[in-house]
Amino acid sequence: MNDWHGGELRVSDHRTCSLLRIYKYYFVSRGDIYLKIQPLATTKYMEKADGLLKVIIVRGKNLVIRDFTSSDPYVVLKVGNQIAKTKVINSCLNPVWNEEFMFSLKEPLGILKLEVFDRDRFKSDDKMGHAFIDLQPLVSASKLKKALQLTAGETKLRKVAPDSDNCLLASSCITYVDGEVVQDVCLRLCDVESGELYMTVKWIDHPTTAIPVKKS
Ligand SMILES: [Ca+2]
Repeated sequence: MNDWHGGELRVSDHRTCSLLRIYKYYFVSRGDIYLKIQPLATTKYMEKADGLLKVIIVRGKNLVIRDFTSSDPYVVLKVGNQIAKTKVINSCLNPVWNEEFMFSLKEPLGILKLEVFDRDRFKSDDKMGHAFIDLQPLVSASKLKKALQLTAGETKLRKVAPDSDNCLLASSCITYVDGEVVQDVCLRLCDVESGELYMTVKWIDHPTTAIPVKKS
């Protein structure tokens, strides 16, 4: 096992890797720490993957109307052959999801596709736009972090600029912070009149190749 930073604990052996959220811990006796934990993700046969992609869908802004006066939006995430969905937020054009997802991936990661839909009860869901993120800059920044042997503090690794080949609304910084390589992203939704998506992506290396975080 064993990589504990922030409020999360990574537990692994040669076949599996689990990411657990620590929501309470206390010391019972000298040398023993007791944890209350909640599983975030478990990946079987982790040796086949190069790491875990953590995606936090934060919020949407100025989403398009698909019902009479509003929409009931949710987001579908696709990376490789893995798919996940956020919850539906009823009657809201500026929804806040703050939902986390984990994907076990092998390099090259390719792109993360995002599609927004309006949930309808009596007909098929309406499209509210789509976008994507190229994940390779995140992995490249992770390799740079290793090369620089960063183990603590906060360091800006690279910046991705908006252009005609991506969906970025503004420049996106990739930063090493609290033991993780993190990219905050704001995306414009395509093939729709309006809509923006705000999210965070993180790349967590395979435990056998990760550099442990030093605790002061
Ligand atoms: Ca609806």
